[in-house]
Amino acid sequence: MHKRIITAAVTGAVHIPSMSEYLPITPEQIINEVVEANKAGAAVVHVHARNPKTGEPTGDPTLMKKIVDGIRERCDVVIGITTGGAIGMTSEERLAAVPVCRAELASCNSGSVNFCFSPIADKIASPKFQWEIPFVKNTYKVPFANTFQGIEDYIRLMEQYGTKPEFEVYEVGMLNNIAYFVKTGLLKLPVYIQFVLGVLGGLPATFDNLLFLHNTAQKTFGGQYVWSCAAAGKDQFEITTAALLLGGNVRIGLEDNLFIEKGKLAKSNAEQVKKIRDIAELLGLEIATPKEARDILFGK
Ligand code: KMH
Ligand code: ZN
Repeated sequence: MHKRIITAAVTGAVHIPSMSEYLPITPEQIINEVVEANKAGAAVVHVHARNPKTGEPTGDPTLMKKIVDGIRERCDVVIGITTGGAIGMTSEERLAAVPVCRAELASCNSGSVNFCFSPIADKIASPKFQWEIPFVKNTYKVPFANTFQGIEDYIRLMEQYGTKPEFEVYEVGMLNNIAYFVKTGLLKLPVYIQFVLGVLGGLPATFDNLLFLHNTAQKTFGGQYVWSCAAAGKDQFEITTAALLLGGNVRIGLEDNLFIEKGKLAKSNAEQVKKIRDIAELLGLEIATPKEARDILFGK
């Protein structure tokens, strides 16, 4: 059984500072979280940037470069940057960091989907920052647009800067979208796919849905793909454990879930990395190092 890649998605652009004091906001906090998550066993990280003063998600390439450079100075983890950004961002804002950071990986969202997290508004009595409630409420009205033209543009730009796309898949039709670009010759196999379950608008985080994606990916790409699974919300550890049992890699982190167990906030991304690493090792699985992850992801 191949070694398993743990990816840590350390901050994201969904959760707001008022939900957890442990959500990293500033470049220094994000860099520290990455370094600690790597020490705990994460071979890959997925990073977003936030306004250091207010925690608002931003596509600012200077901030993202500061984060990426800071990580590179301190550890050898495989860095993946977001091109998903935040709901409401333009494609230009979402893509700005790709040429600047020239990261090994970047997310490439494989289709349009409603990415709704407006119910967060009902849980925050007194938000710390003005932007928070309007930001989450906006996701009730604005879709997460990733048209075929958009996906093509993202793939071409990443290719231009030596960045490998990590295809984010929220529902099963997106696998066919990726296959379309293989058919047109724009994409070469093997592709790298991140199933992201549990987003309100995409497939709920259930074992059946994971199996559905897994089986459909097998039929669509044969063995010509590497896959990982993330699950947003309370089912994060059950579904990532199921992904391990199915032979997959896993993504955890405060981008997807703020808790370490029911009702208890995770104090760090490293805490979540340690938990899924302990589960994997109890199952007799070995965790990939960054070097081994590069071999698996880039075939070096
Ligand atoms: N924050 C979500 C709207 C990605 O990084 O590409 C998009 C996201 C996926 O986080
Ligand atoms: Zn993300």
